[in-house]
Amino acid sequence: MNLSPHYSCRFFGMLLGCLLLVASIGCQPEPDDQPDVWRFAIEESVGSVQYQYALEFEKQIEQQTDHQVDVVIYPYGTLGTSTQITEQLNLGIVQLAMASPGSLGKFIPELQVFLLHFVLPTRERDIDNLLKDPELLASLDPLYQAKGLKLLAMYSEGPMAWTLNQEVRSPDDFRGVKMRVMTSPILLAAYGAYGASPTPMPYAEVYSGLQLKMIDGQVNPLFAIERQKFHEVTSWLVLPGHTSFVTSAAANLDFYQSLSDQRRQIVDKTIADLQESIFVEQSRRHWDSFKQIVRDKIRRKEVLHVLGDLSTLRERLSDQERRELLDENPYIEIHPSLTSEEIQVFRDASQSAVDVFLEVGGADSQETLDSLQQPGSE
Ligand code: 6CS
Repeated sequence: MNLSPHYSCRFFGMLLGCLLLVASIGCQPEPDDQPDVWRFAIEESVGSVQYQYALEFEKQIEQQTDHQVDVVIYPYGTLGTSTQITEQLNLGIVQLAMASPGSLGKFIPELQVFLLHFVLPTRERDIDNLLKDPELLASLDPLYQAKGLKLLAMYSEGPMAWTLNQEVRSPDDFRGVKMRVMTSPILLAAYGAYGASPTPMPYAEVYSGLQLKMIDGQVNPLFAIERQKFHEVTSWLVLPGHTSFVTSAAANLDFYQSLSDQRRQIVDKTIADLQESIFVEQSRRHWDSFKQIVRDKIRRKEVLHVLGDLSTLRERLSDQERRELLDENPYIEIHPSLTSEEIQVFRDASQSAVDVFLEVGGADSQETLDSLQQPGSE
């Protein structure tokens, strides 16, 4: 089944996918003494939050099935773009994959609600509570199933930051800035409303895009900025506090439904356990990645301009780290955070992306949006 009429096949990723399909057909049925192979494709590279999730999944599943299952992780770049990974999951070429709303939203428009700004709670714990809510998952799962996928879990990978080569405090500052975004129309609408020129581009091309000045900025959580080294090719790091990066873990539906009861229980239990461990992991990485970014800048003797509230970081640092990274570091310039008035301007502008979502997010789009804006969360 083709997921989308817009699906464009990149030769390399598809070739690898086809080879895997041929290999998996050629290997059926597995000899009795061979483990079953479950392929798990992720949208991020080795060392990322998704990689950590997949590694833990691999460990748990292999242990609990007495190594009758062999989980093989395919990091980003080995099977193609995020869109291609989703296509391969749909076809059953891979059994498991990460699928972020930024790309899966093209196929399941309702998911784009997670891309709206100033909609998710601001505290990561509140986001986690929202994303593991059984009611929310039960309402999304049929949308995945209609595309031949089974939704396993949703989780946050941390607050999003902008990296660019200039200060941005207002839509005026954004004018003419080519801001790389994932492929969703909601992101195009949001960054368009902020005055920028939103430019969709695959993740793997962002570093060279920044280096070659094809784009001027990009948006991602701090761990991704550090892992992908986007800070090497940009000098400003802005923490606008507008949203966090949400992703989902999914299985091929036929694969999931064909599991024995025992194996399905093992998968479900592993996924449930991972919710907390990945929450702890991504929270830890947020400020650790910031520290690494600052250290890289010191090593490279390049100035990092930071626009954002670093009070939480300050509390976590030892006296020595505070001096080394912030107070006595000639390679960092900390600028005042966006004021509440400045944030309000972005908040108002982001309303036009909400309007786009209400048009494209399916018959129940208003309800979907309301379900994220629960009372009690900030
Ligand atoms: O910006 C992106 O395209 C990617 N960002 C993250 C943090 N994960 C996967 C996604 O493809």
